Amino acid sequence: MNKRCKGCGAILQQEHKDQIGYTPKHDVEYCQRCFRISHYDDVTISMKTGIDPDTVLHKVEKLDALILWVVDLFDLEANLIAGLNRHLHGKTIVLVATKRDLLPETTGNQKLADFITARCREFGITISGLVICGDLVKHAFDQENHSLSEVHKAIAYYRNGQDVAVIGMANAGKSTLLNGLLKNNTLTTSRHPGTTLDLVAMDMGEYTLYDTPGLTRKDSYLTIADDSLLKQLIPDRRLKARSYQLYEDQSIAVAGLARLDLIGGTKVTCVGYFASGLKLHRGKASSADALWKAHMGELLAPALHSDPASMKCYSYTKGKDKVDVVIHGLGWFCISGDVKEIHIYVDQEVDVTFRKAMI
Ligand SMILES: Nc1nc2c(ncn2[C@@H]2O[C@H](COP(=O)(O)OP(=O)(O)OP(=O)(O)O)[C@@H](O)[C@H]2O)c(=O)[nH]1
Ligand SMILES: [Mg+2]
Repeated sequence: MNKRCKGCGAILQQEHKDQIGYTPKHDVEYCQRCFRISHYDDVTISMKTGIDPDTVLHKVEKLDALILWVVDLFDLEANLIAGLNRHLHGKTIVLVATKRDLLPETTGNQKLADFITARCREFGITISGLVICGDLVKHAFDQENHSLSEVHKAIAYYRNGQDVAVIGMANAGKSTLLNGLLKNNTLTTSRHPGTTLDLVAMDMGEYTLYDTPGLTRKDSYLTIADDSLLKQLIPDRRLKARSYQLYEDQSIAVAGLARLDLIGGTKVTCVGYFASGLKLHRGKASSADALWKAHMGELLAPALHSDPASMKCYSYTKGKDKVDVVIHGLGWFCISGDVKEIHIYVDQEVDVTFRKAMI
């Protein structure tokens, strides 16, 4: 039988240097790619768009397993999977919301749980249980990290004699969660979406625990960003609410990546939740076109392009309720008060969701 890499699940091979599973050495447990990610934070082969979500779901569907569906709380909208119950017919699904440590402490877990449950309902997804996790990078092995014991409890309660498989979007934190549950760092983790390449089966005594490759979304900044941009996009600490009181038509730039225009407003509060390294630049909506033309990629940096014409615009007519404008893979604005039109410009590839405010 072919030997698999313990970190990413790829079949180990010594023939093709530029293909997955390559290792120059005999009798090793990890492929060269996992070795380089773990030791040098270096991805030799990027797999961002290389894994077919249907193939992964098909393999998981064939398992007799409880599903732990890992959802990244920072990038919640891009992590929701429409038709999940149809893909995993008859399976019990427990949602594990992770990266709690990135969200404001003042937002209670119950409020978050209610929000996620409502969002799943709107997506037509049925889940049996929900656990909120966090701090799995720095404090996974700490006694006081209760999130992992909550996951163990959920597994014991819902498993019903089955195996357990972890699924979710690429970069959601699946392998990190499993390393926490296993209390070791066997599985390879990284900020690059597409780290795990095939199913990894781990013997837990009573059952088998499976890590799986993340499902790829094409409509997120995480998918199109290169390594240096990824470092800036992904928050490495708790998000700070960046708040603006606006009394006229204003525009807020998120570096050179997104532009929010608030039109027809008199008294508007706009709060941005983005990685701290991304500068927000506020100005008049009437001069925003000229600003972006002159400074995209310079004052407004980092940017993916230097021409604002390469961006697409989503529009939304706001009612009375607080609304979140969520930019997939980047963060979100929460807007309250009296504003008529919201315009949001993002990269052509990227999706935006308007939702009831989460926080
Ligand atoms: N802040 C924070 N970051 C986390 C947490 N868990 C995982 N991460 C980070 O999320 C990124 C992705 O983690 P992985 O465990 O590799 O994610 P994955 O879902 O296995 O990704 P793929 O294998 O690509 O599908 C890494 O940069 C982790 O450090 C958490 O609890 N808090
Ligand atoms: Mg993984």
